[in-house]
Amino acid sequence: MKSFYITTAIDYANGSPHLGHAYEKVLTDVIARFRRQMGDQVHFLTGTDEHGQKVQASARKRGVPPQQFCDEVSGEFRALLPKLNITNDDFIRTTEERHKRVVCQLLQHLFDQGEIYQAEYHGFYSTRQEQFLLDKDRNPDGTWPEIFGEVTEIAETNYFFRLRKYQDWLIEFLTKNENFVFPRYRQTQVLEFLKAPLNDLCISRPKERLEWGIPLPFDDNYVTYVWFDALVNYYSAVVDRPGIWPAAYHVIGKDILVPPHAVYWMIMLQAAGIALPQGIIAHGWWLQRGSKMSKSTGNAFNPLDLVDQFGADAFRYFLIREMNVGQDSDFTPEQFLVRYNSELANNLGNLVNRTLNMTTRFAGGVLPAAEGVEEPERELHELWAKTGPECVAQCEGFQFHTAIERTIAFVTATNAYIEKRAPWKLGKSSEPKDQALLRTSLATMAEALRLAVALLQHVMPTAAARINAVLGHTPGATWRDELNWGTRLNGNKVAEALVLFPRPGKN
Ligand code: ME8
Repeated sequence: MKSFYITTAIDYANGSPHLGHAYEKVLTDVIARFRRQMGDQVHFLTGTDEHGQKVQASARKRGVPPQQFCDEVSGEFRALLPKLNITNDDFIRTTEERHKRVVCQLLQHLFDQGEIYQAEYHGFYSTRQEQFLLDKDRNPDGTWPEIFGEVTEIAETNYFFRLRKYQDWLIEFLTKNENFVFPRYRQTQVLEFLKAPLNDLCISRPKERLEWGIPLPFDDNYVTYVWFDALVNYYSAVVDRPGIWPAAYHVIGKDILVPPHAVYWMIMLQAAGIALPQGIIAHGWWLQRGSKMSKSTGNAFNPLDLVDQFGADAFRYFLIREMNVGQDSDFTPEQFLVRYNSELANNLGNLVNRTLNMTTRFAGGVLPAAEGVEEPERELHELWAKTGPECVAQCEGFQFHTAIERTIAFVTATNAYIEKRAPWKLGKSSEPKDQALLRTSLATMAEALRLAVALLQHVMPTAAARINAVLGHTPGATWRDELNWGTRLNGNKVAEALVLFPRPGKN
C-alpha cells in the first residue's frame, strides 16, 4: 500500500478557530478521505502552534500562565475536528515533549554541522510578525507597513541559520520539480522571491524579550524562533513511526508559503539531511466582503454556527464546492443558502426522495432489475461513463470543486431522466411494456443515485453513508469498483423516506 502522509498548518493558539482554519481542515480531510478510497495508507496530522510572542502576549492579557492558556485554546481547536467530521490520525501540540525533543535534536545537529552560527544583529524588529525587517520592507515613504504593527530598533547577539548557502540549491530543486507547489502559479511566486539574495535566518530570541519558547540546546539564554519550532511539527510527530516520513503534502494557506514553508522548511530539511516532502498545497483565503477573515481584523466568522444549523456535511460541501483550491473566495451566508437549497435539498435530496418514494409506491420497496436500455437510459449511462473517470482525475489533481460540479450535473441529468420516464404515469398502466419500463426506470434512478453518492462520499461522508443505508447498500472495499454502472442494488429493500437536507428552521 502506498503511504500518503498529509498535514495541515498548525494553528496559532492565540485565538478561537475561524472559517479559514475550518476550511483548511476540511480540504485536507477531503484529500485524506479521497486517497484512502484510492487505496493509500493515509496518515493525517493536524495540531496547534503554541509558542512565541503572540501566544505569550495573549496569555498575559488574559492573566493566565501561557501553558494554561494554550491548553484551553488548543482544546478549542481540537474540539472543532469531530464537529467537522475530520479523520485526522494525530494531533500535535508544540508544547508536547515529543515535539520539543526533536526540535532540540535538530537544532543541535545543525549547530554541530556549522549550519547555525552566532552573530551581532542591528536593525528593526516587528513584534507582531515576530521577524526582523529590512529596508526593502518599508513603504516608499519610509514608514513600516501596517502588517508589522509596532517596529522597534534593536541591537543584540543572536543565532543565525545559513539560508543563503542553500539558495542556489533551492532554485535548482524548484526548477527541476516544477509541480512541487500546487497551484503552479504559486511556485512561480517562490522563484520570484528567490531572485533577491536570501538573508540568513535569525532563529533565536533572547529570553529577556521572549520566555515562551523552546530553549536553544546550546545556549540557555535564548529560545527558538517560533517558525523554526513550528515547522518541525510535521517531522517530530512521525519521527518515531517508521514508514510515514517523508510527507506527501503539506496543506497551508498562501500567506505562509513564502518564506516559511517553501524556503525555511525546505532548507531546514535539506541542511539536516532529511528527505523532502512530495509537495505543498497552498490554498487561498476566505474573504468577507473582500477582506481576509482573521482574529485581528475582527470580522472572523464562527464556522460552528453554520455547522450547528445545517450539519457538517452541508458545510463541508459548500467550502469544497465554492473554493477553487489556490484562489480566494468570498464567503456569504446568502451563497451558502443558494447552494444548500438548489444543489443539496432540491437536487440531490429530491433524487433521494423520489427514488425511495417511488420504489415504495410502485415496487413494494424492493428495487427491481433494469429490463432494457433505450435512448433515455443510454444517455444517462453515457454521461456516467464520462463523469466517473473525469471526477476521479479531477480529485487526483485537487480540482474538487469541478468534480462536485460534474457530479451535481449528473444528479440533475438523473432527475431529468425521471421526468422523461414519468414513473408515476407508468405506475398507472397495467400494460406489461409500461410495467417493464417502470422497473427499468426505478433501477436506473437508484443506480445513478448510488454512483453520484460514491463520488460525494469524501466530501459528505455522513450523508453518503445515510443514503447508502436507505438503499440497502454497503460500499465495497475497493472504491474504484464502486464507480462501475452495475446491478448491485437489485433486490435491495429500501427505506420509505430520508430527510437529508431539511429546510432551515424546520427539522
Ligand atoms: O499561520 N482563509 O497559524 P494561523 C483561509 N501557526 N485560510 C486561512 C485564513 C483565511 N481567511 N486565515 C488563516 C499560522 N488561514 C502558523 C502556521 S505551520 C508550521 C504554522 C490559514 O492560525 C493560514 O493560511 O494564523 C494557515 O494555513 C492556517 O489557517 C493557520 O493559520
